[in-house]
Amino acid sequence: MIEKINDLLRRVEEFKPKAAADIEEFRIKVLGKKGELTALMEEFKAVAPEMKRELGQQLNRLKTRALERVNELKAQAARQPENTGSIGDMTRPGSNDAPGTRHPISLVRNEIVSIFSRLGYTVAEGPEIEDDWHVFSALNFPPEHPARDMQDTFFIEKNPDILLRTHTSSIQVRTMEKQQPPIRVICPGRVFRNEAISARAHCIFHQIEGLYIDEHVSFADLKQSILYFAKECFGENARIRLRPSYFPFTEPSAEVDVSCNLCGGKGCNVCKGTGWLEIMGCGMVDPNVLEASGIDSRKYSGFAFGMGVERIAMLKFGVKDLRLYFENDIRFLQQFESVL
Ligand code: 2NL
Repeated sequence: MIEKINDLLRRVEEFKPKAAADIEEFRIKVLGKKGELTALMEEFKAVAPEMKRELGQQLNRLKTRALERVNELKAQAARQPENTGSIGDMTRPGSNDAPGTRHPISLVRNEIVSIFSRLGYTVAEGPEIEDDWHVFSALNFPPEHPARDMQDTFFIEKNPDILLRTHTSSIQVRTMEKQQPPIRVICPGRVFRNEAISARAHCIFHQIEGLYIDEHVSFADLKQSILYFAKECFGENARIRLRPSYFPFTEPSAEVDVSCNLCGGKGCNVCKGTGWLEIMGCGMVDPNVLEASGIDSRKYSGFAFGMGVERIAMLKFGVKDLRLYFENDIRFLQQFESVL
């Protein structure tokens, strides 16, 4: 009997199914009611008492191993669907894979880029890891400016300073260094600031900046370009107002407000009763900035502007918490493609 047990154990180990159906056939042949193992169990009843212990253990081992092997083979077969040469059951229901939607930040970025491309702007990109010159010095930031502080900027190396860009203006500096006017570029990208994450601030966010340089570019050109943008982005009824402001890289500088599209300017809780929403900063490029990049400031003038994509998206979609844009919860993400 011990030989029969060993022989069956060997066949269990060596069994190689050619098709998935062979496994079930093998299981019935070995473990089924009329199977070989059942027959051995029957034979075992007649075994001499002094042999029972040893043979019983061997039989149990065989049974456990046979069950294990059948389950192993079945799992393997389930992982590798059979190549039957045909396309299978054509009445089977199709798989219902959701196609996915574009991220709201991408949707808004694409829309802003598309609006400015209609005014003749082309897209420029640049590195996220930058040097001090392209982020600060070329943009007229004084050496002691607080933005250069470790508290505000992620530094990768000190002396010479290598850092994560804090605004996309560095792309425009690189454009001016490579190219003489006329220049008309729109620069979208990720920027990085050393800030605590909250509903209103994040250490990574997205900016779009624009730069227009040519002979005789005026503040009136700036104002009209931004009005066109506001109407395209927020609707034909949008109005804008400019408030005096300060940036190291522009003079004069202004903050741009758009009339609140929820209350039409009457005042509501989104615009905090003012009727106006801040959307961007802008100004005439400081002559120092033009000269630093090799552009003759007596011959050329220009304007620049910058906006936060998350902020525009919040205003368009009424999203109150910035963190939602970075958590990638699909219940949030699925809501936008159909809105725009
Ligand atoms: C804001 C304000 C601004 C610029 C960005 C710029 C770039 C160059 C030269 C001059 Cl190369 N200016 N960019 C100008 C004014 C405002 O951004 O609030 N951004 C979120």
